[in-house]
Amino acid sequence: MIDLRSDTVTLPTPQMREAMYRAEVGDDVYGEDPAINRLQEMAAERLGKEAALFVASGTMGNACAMLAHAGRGEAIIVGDESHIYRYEGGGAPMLGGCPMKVIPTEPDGMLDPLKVKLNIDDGSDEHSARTVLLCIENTHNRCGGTALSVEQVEMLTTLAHAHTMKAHMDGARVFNAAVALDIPVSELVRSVDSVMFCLSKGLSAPVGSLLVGSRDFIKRAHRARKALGGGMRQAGILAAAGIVALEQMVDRMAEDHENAQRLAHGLADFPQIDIAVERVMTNMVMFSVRNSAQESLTEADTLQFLAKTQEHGALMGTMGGGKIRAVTHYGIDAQDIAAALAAIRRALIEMRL
Ligand code: TLP
Repeated sequence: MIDLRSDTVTLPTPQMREAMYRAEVGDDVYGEDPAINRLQEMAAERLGKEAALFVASGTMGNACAMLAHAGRGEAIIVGDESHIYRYEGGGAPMLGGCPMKVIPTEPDGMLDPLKVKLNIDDGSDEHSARTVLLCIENTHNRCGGTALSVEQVEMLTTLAHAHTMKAHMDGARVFNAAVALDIPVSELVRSVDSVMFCLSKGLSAPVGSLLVGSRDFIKRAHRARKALGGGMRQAGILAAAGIVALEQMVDRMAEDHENAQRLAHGLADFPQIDIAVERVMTNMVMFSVRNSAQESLTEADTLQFLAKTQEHGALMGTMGGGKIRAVTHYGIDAQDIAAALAAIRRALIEMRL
């Protein structure tokens, strides 16, 4: 089965398994796990920040960040298509009593600075919650893996800082962004106050994410992690795989991006497929299917289409509204892309589209 549902399905590499077997571990709640300490130091250095914290997941990392930046009754500005807003179980509003101010996400994953500005509140009016944090996402998942440039990121962080707000980046796939833009990741995150990135997506480690920022911020995030039950004892077993991920799996992401291009161009050859090839910047391909009347398939027909491609050996996911997502990753090569395109062709024929 060619599994393109997500890069979260990646399996640990043989080098990771070896490193996990050999990992030197200790009790991380005492701060005594050498593998975790090393991973945290590596992450902080790589992203150009003071400190880092190993967390169980991207969702936990974002939650810790929001809890560390915003207190009860302090508002957070997010995009309506952001992962933080849509897929994290309510996160900071539920856990920390921080309201979210939601503004539309632009098709490239950007937030319109004017709309951000209109939603900033300095708290001088006792009727409204003071906005203390702006969250941005890079790459942007629901926008199809689009990468925000340094200039776009800095436009938003400058605005936030001018209003004494902090800026957090949900950088679950920030290494994909840096590879696609061909810049060091530290340059891309230079102006944000905190970043969460995932080891368990395109970097192929089995579990874990890192939250990175100033020493003070990480101290507060550490407390939030504790409150969320995220103290993980001998989790150096997991961190060992994360170290291999950072050392060996970043540069190869360019292959995933090439395969996403292959897939996107192959899809564009089918008249029934609606795809904006120019939007494909990293390892995600978003498209929809049209029927003979040139209408997008209903959700039910989209699910049937996906069941058919699965019968023919290719798994993909639906994002709702007839949108289909295919994600390339470690373990998927150019031949797999050709096979996935063949499965899609057969599904289109069998559904008489
Ligand atoms: N994304 C998953 C699903 O939850 C949709 C995926 O398959 O893409 N931020 C972003 C931008 C993400 O895409 C994800 C996971 C997370 C945060 C959360 O990471 P985890 O799953 O580790 O909690």
